[in-house]
Amino acid sequence: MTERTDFPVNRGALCGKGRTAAEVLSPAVRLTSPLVRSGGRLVEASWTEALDRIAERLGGIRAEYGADALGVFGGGGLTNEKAYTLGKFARVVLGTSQIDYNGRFCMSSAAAAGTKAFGLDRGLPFPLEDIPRTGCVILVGSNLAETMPPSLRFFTELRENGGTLIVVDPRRTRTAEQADLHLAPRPGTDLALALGLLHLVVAEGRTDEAYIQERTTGWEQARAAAMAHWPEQVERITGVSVPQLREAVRLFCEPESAMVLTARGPEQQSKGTDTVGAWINLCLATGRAGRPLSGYGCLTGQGNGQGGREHGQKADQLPGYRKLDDPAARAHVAGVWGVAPDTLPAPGRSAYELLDALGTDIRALLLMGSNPVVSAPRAAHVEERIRSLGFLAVCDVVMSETAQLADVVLPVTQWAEETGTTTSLEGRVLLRRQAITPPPGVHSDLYVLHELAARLGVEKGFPTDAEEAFEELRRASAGGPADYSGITYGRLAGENGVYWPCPQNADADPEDAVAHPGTPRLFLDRFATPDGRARFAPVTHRPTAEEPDAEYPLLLTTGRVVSQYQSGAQTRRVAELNAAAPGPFVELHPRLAARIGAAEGDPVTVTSRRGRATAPARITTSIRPDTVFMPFHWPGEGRANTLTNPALDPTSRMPEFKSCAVRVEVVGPRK
Ligand SMILES: Nc1nc2c(c(=O)[nH]1)N[C@H]1C(S)=C(S)[C@@H](COP(=O)(O)OP(=O)(O)OC[C@H]3O[C@@H](n4cnc5c(=O)[nH]c(N)nc54)[C@H](O)[C@@H]3O)O[C@H]1N2
Ligand SMILES: Nc1nc2c(c(=O)[nH]1)N[C@H]1C(S)=C(S)[C@@H](COP(=O)(O)OP(=O)(O)OC[C@H]3O[C@@H](n4cnc5c(=O)[nH]c(N)nc54)[C@H](O)[C@@H]3O)O[C@H]1N2
Ligand SMILES: [Mo]
Repeated sequence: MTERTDFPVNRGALCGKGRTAAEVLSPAVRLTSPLVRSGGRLVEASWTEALDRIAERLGGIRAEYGADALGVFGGGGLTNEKAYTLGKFARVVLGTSQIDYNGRFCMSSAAAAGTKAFGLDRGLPFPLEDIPRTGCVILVGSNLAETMPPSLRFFTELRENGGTLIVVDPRRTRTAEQADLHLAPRPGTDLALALGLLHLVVAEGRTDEAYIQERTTGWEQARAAAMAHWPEQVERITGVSVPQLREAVRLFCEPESAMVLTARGPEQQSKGTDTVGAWINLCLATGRAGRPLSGYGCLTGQGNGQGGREHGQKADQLPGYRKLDDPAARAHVAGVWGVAPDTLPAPGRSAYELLDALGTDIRALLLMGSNPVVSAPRAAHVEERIRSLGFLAVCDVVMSETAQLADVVLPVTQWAEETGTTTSLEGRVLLRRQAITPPPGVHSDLYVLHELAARLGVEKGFPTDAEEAFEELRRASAGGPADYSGITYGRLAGENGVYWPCPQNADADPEDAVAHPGTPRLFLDRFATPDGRARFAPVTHRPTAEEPDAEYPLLLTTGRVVSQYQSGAQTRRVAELNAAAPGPFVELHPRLAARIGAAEGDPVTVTSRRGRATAPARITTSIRPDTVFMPFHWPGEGRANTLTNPALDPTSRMPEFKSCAVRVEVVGPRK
């Protein structure tokens, strides 16, 4: 693989996972033949046999139980073309409403809050390159030094330019170590923290009244809600001291411009939408949104975390970020798909709710681009639900823990072996051309959907060619919030990406110089709401779904390490990465370790109301004494998600990965 030094997102730098990604391509560690379950075992089969089996079982179950007995689960790692085609496949070929994807576990709370406040959800409303030139960034619950290492340089440059960095994280992470100010709240209390900061902004007279008047609505209610959160009370809830709160307000408000960026810390909570809303309120009250070098952004995670959430693999969504329950959107997309609008199903269930329904009213599942046995909350239960399915088909590159439970496994191509577009967290659409030939026996996800559609009676509209799929996506997205209609492969080949929205001028050839230039910076004139104003969220603090008690006195939070990726399905197969991060661990503070009698490396058991997990203790002063941390990359007895709480945010349906009540004990007799 070559590193492109001129490329602005990462400026040529690749992190460890990027550099070693080529290793995953080795046939020794990946699937190269379809597998079909026979006599309880997965055995090699031809593509024809495997595809026939899937079509026959999906068709049979649908005939017996109806289309909604078929579930589809996608992933934010899929290209735009695949995510689009998967959503269309579910609605048009299967006719099911039961489709959702792993992005629901990722940034859905930020997406919901962004849509409420601004009328549009794009990770960053500005290019990453703006970050070094702003005055202050508050980074809430992001450990980007480990999770987006190439982007760390934007923050280093920010500080070199005289800007300041505030990091909000219960742990003193590698990212927090770079900060001018580190606030370490108790997990699940960011909502109170943001409200406390807003209270001080008002009390210290730091609001931007002209901006509030001109560009927002709902301030009175939001202001009243914030004023009810006194700094001393916020200190008690969060553990962040009043002087630290005041210092944060000073750093954020003094410069001309400032940004708030959130990641999974505040979002993966059962109140994630309100929490992000509170951080957006802080931006709005101080006039720091929709202005140059200022704004709120969400640091989106997966390979195509942005594009994957725009084109219809989400339960309530149609391509172009349209809503499935909007009659005009249904009519438009049905027109592009050549079906009657009333044949499109209603919105379905969210990811966890869908997984929870497996084996009951959902009897078959087609899975593409996720490994929920490791990554879903309350994973032992989800695993049991998956095992109870009448039929499971999995498309994957490797034999994931979920693929092991399948009735049919299809080996698919991965990124360097296929052409397709992805959309960066900045809303920049990028084209990646196929660079290498896939091993024999491997086909693309688009081929799988094409073949299954044909077997289920739909001959047209499921191309195997990515550009052809993109051409249809352009038309389907035209006029929607995420409008790609002015973007073509031809343009993308010549440009360093094009930012959506990029509508097609009615009479312009999109390859022309007069074509729409794309939109690197959003909201500078108006927000995407009907009245053009941003909306404050009238939110108040509430506790996590599961607060500690006598039986489960500690909080568990979860996250990532630099050398493993997600459910680890791919990275656990790479020797260099395993050497760096060989297995799960439990981070605990020395005081807590002393109390339970644990020494460094001792196996400790973490127990929640959902189950127990065991992993070696890693003792560190970088974590709060009332909190333990586990990365979630591993299956088996160290699986963090055995413990996590599937309590859902009422709006985004995001599960509470970032806090649940646990107890921690050393394994064996107490020392
Ligand atoms: N190496 C690596 N990189 C990755 C990934 C990976 O698996 N491995 N995954 C990719 C994906 S899909 C994503 S979504 C991103 C995620 O990127 P991040 O959001 O940076 O990742 P996390 O480690 O899940 O969470 C970030 C931080 O949130 C903190 N946190 C925990 N609870 C709370 C809380 O209540 N409040 C606050 N403020 N912080 C809290 C954790 O201590 C952690 O340091 O990373 C992407 N990049
Ligand atoms: N406790 C806890 N749990 C979490 C989180 C957390 O912070 N804490 N974070 C959540 C978040 S943010 C996310 S994004 C999820 C991620 O967790 P998962 O949804 O499990 O994501 P991956 O591990 O990336 O799984 C992707 C699977 O798809 C395969 N794959 C990769 N590319 C392709 C492709 O192009 N086509 C097909 N068919 N397959 C492909 C990979 O080999 C892998 O098996 O985990 C969530 N779970
Ligand atoms: Mo994610």
